[in-house]
Amino acid sequence: MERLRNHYLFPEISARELEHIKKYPNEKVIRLGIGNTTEPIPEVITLAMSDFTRALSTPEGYRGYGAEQGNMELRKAIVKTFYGDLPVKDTEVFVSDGSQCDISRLQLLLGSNVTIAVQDPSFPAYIDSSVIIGQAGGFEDETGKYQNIVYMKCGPQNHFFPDLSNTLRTDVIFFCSPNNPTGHAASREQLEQLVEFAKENGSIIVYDSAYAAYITDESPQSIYEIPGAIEVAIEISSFSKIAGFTGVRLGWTVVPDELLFSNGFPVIHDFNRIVCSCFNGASNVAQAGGLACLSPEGAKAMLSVVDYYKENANILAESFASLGLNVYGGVNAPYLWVHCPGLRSWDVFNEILEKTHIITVPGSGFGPGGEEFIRVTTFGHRETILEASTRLKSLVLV
Ligand code: PGU
Repeated sequence: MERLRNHYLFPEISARELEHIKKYPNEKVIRLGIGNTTEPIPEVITLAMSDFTRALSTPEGYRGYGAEQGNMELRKAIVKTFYGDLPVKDTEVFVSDGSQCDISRLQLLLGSNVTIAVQDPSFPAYIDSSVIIGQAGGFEDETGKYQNIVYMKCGPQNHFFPDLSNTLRTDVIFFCSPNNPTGHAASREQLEQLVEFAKENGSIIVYDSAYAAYITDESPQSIYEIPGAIEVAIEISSFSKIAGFTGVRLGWTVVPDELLFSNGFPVIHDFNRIVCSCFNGASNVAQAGGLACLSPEGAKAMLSVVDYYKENANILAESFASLGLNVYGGVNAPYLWVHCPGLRSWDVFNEILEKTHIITVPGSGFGPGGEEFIRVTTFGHRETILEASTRLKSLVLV
């Protein structure tokens, strides 16, 4: 715990927002920082949860502990909806209370004695949980890199995909696509290279597809679209950003039977043990909601909310582009990744906040590779996004 460099990024940003509000009590702050969903959950989904909840008050509808791995009906629906013809079985799906929690449970499974690689920049929970479990050594240099962690630089210069021929072997590779924060969805060819690299090195890929529903081009939505991936990859995913379940809490992890430790022991057996000993299963109310999300009516309703956020992305991308800045992301993910050449990302964060009262996220919070960038969430009510767009258009960054 002592090795953790900073406060966790998002609470740190909230603290800065509070300071700002104290300084400007009459200004309306717009939050384009943490990737928190804002639009109501479609009623077809919440009604299913409320029906389930009401039934808990009846002798027939009451349910206690369920299967630790999740409701089988939901596991089947996840396979059908997200994996279709891919070689993923319902028994390989573990329903969870969100992918952030699964990241830590996977770290518990992997233990302190492994080496990891992460995209740089990437979602900070991979590194933080790695430091907490004891995988990382002290800091490597002034940019704040940890020893024992391999940072795979991903920026515009390499099409947001690491140069694997120059990447050191690690036991585990955390890989997020579409990536948070850059918004880049890895292409089929890039993922084929990644799977090949993991095979050659005997590494396990932990593939985070939390934003797969935002993919609009032909990029794969699951690592299992790549032949051979079931032998090297675990996939974690979530209902948070597709169904607005950031508060309800529901996600899943796929651990294929074919994924083995180097001694031939199936990883799924150990993950099952972790889930049974350290978790006990997701809330049955949330799972009832998840099942409704995957009904034809629920799926249609939740995807229309995704489309709404995508339109927000177009509006904001246009505003940043009008400032002459290079804007990445937004097409396959609910984040824009805005390049501010020559400027430090915390300075840009402060300047945008001072001049427009808009909260963003400094890119360096996602790793040294995020310096000179800011991340902008496209979750927000339309009127807020339009207001942000108006304020941004008159911004002059110095
Ligand atoms: N994986 C990725 C890539 C994420 O960006 C997030 C959330 C999660 C997993 C966690 O999802 P849950 O299923 O809801 O647990 N990222 C948000 C929230 C950050 C936070 O840690 O509070 C973001 O703004 O990056």
